[in-house]
Amino acid sequence: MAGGGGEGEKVKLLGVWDSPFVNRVQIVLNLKGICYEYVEEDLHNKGELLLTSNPVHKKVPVLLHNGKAIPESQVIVQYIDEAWSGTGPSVLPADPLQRATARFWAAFVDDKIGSSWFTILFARKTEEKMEAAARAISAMETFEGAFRDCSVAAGKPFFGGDGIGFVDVVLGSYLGWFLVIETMIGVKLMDAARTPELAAWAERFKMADAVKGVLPEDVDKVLEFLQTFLD
Ligand SMILES: N[C@@H](CCC(=O)N[C@@H](CS)C(=O)NCC(=O)O)C(=O)O
Repeated sequence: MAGGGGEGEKVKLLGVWDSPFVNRVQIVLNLKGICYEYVEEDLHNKGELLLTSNPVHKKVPVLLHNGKAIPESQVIVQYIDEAWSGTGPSVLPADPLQRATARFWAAFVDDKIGSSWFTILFARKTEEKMEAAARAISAMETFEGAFRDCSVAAGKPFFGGDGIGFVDVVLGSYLGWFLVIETMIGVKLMDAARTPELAAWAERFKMADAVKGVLPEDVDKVLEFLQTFLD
């Protein structure tokens, strides 16, 4: 067990393998080198531990740290960064203004891209899916500008600077799904022609050790699993 109070510490993550919200927590645990037990939840038949540890939303991810539950992926990532501040790289910058900027863009990603992702998956009408895809593309273009200003202009490869940070994990956790969406509706949400800096960033992100093996890669398997929530 690495850091954060040391020996005997228990870290458990309740998740679902293809969830971007779960995947971002896994990436941060990997980045910091924290050992944890992973529990795959059945969202069709939620376990007692999930229901009691996240009674408000009843959603994954939930992090259990020495038996105490922390729900909501962005909250969890920030909690990990603070609880294991002496272990591995920091995910949020130290400077308050840079922290605020990172939180702003992380919220932007889930508000604009995450909500479009959800609509593309679950809307019944193709028209609604296509409108959501257009909103995601527009958000991606805005985000390309932010990435240029915050990172590319300073010669940095990631939003977090030299290494993966908060905004990188929040956006990066959707990358596996972009290919799934392309297969579903024929639209590329991240396209090198429209957002070249983000497309290059995505390749760097996927190559990172902490990310390898975490994001879903088998499009058919994801589509098959998704179908169980649509039937
Ligand atoms: N805002 C939440 C979203 C979590 C979420 O939507 N989780 C989904 C899986 S991708 C879930 O548990 N859904 C179960 C349900 O809606 O009942 C977060 O960031 O953690």
